[in-house]
Amino acid sequence: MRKTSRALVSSIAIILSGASFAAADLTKMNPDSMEHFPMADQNSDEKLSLEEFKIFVNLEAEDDIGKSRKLKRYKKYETGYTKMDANKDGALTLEEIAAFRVGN
Ligand SMILES: [Ca+2]
Ligand SMILES: [Ca+2]
Repeated sequence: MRKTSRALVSSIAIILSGASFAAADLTKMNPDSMEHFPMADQNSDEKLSLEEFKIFVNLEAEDDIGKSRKLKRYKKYETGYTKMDANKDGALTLEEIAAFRVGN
């Protein structure tokens, strides 16, 4: 019984994450952003924590990508992070950033 419900929960999670990532088109991402992401991802878990996101935004700001300069200037890291974290799991994936930028 326990096993079944756990399997059910994980398949729901897969369905949900698949749905929210379906709109993300990584080909539309700035190639520099694609490089900045792994540079900022200090623990290489392919997700950005808020601290890692700050590094990411600072790298982006150097190349004036997206709204990174504004985020940096006004120190709106946390606001941007919360907005981009579509599934609210407290971790930012490249897909979530892509979906946010494409306008999703
Ligand atoms: Ca990370
Ligand atoms: Ca997330």
